[in-house]
Amino acid sequence: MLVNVMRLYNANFSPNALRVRAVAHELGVELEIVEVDIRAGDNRAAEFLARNPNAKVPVVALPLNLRRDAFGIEFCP
Ligand SMILES: N[C@@H](CCC(=O)N[C@@H](CS)C(=O)NCC(=O)O)C(=O)O
Repeated sequence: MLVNVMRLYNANFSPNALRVRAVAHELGVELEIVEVDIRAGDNRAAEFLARNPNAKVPVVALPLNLRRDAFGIEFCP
C-alpha cells in the first residue's frame, strides 16, 4: 500500500511533540498520529524502543512511498 504521510509518535502533554504538530500544521504537512501512553509505559515497550532507544517522544517516521510497513527513516528531534 502506498503512503505519503509522516507518522508522529505523540504524547498529548509533551511540549516536544507539540512542536512537531505545530510545525507540521504550519507547513500543511499531514501527520498520522500514534499515541504513546508514557504513563502506562508504552515508551518502554520493545516495539517503541526499537524506534527510539532513548524511550522518548516525539518520534517522526518518514514514509519512503513504498509500502505501509516501509517507513525507513526515523528520528527524534
Ligand atoms: N528531544 C529530547 C527530549 C524528548 C523528551 O524529553 N520527551 C519526553 C516528553 S516531552 C518523554 O518522552 N519522556 C518520557 C520519558 O522520559 O520516559 C530527546 O529526545 O532526548
